[in-house]
Amino acid sequence: MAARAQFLREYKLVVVGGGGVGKSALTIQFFNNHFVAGYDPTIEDSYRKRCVIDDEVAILDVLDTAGQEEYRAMRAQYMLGAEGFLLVYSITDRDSFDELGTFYEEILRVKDQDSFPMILVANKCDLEYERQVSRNDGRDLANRYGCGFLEASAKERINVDEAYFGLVREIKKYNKEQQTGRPSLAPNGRVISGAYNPKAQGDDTPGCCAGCVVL
Ligand SMILES: Nc1nc2c(ncn2[C@@H]2O[C@H](COP(=O)(O)OP(=O)(O)OP(=O)(O)O)[C@@H](O)[C@H]2O)c(=O)[nH]1
Ligand SMILES: [Mg+2]
Repeated sequence: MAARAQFLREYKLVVVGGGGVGKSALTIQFFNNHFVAGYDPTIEDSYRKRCVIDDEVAILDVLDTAGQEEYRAMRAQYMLGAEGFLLVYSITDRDSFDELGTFYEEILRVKDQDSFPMILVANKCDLEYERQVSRNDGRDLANRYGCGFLEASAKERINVDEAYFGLVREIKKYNKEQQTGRPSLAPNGRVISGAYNPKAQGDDTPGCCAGCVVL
């Protein structure tokens, strides 16, 4: 009997943030379930896996990017193809928090949008005694960006799956808004790209569009 082709939605996520904040550690923890203790600066690495998110089977395609300043010229190219971004900083590094604004502005400029699916990830929350960025500062920035916020630890595997899956939910919500033309509104009436609620169920309609892949 011939095997039936299976259409799966593919989500293209990109992980951005300064050098050494833990983008690779989070991504490797998510895909391979282990913590990389050493630091080997990334140029660009890509990962794919099949996941079940809110009853939808989908392919997650994640691009782990370079935080180091010398690779800045590559940013616009990878931003173009992305459907959503994990903006990562380290709670132990104030500069990494302060520099996220440049990533945020470049994303909106490259995408030519006022908002875009994103999630703000405050990594290394296991290093509480080295904290330089308060949880409130993180939350305030996420509110300004109209995106979700999580404190995470690649080392302790805290909020790792939640960050990647949360971003997929933001993408689903954003795409639904684009289709219906009805944006989500924050309590203050402000238009948001989709506030993150880990318990919220996204649109669970299986994808069937240009983003689907055939297996
Ligand atoms: N304690 C602790 N260390 C972490 C955590 N995440 C990453 N690290 C460490 O921080 C260092 C840098 O992590 P990477 O994941 O390589 O950082 P990166 O953001 O990918 O850096 P670039 O590739 O240069 O942009 C490594 O030594 C990691 O082991 C974490 O959650 N907790
Ligand atoms: Mg890296």
